[in-house]
Amino acid sequence: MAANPKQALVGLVMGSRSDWETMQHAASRLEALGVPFEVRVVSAHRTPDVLFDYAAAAQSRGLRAIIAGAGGAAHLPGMLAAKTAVPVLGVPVQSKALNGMDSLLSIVQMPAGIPVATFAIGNAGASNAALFAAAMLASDHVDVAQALSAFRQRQSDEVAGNDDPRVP
Ligand code: RP5
Repeated sequence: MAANPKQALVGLVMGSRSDWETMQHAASRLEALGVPFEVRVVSAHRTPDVLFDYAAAAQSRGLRAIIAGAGGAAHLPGMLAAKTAVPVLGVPVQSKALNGMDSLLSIVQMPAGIPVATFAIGNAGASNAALFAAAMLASDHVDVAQALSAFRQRQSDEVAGNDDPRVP
């Protein structure tokens, strides 16, 4: 673990409080894996200065990954990635108007040079972004590696122990 176990290693940010319904799935996964993280609402268009400050300080504050969820014209992950060398994991939040296709394309279609790792639309993407962040940390944090391995084993056991779909 890091010298200070409370030091956040993952920044979990989202464009609006309304994204929490989706992004809570990342938070609960990080919590279950024992990954220290912080949560912030940082809006690319409503609080652009906060976004810049957050990204500029991310590396020196010890963040090793930023999970950024946004919906619609979802600039947040790309703008963060433009301003920090900390890897940014983008989660397209399912929008009402276009079911998240707008969010997905806004996040995934970064021009070459500034990458954003992009996950599935909605809850699955939020959950997988957390698992991916944990995998990034696993080589330096043995407790996270063990928690991740145990999670995957439990997941396998659940399928193997319930492999007849006729049995409820
Ligand atoms: C984006 O606009 C947010 O990420 C959110 O998904 C979407 C809608 O925001 P609200 O109008 O609900 O605050 O910036």
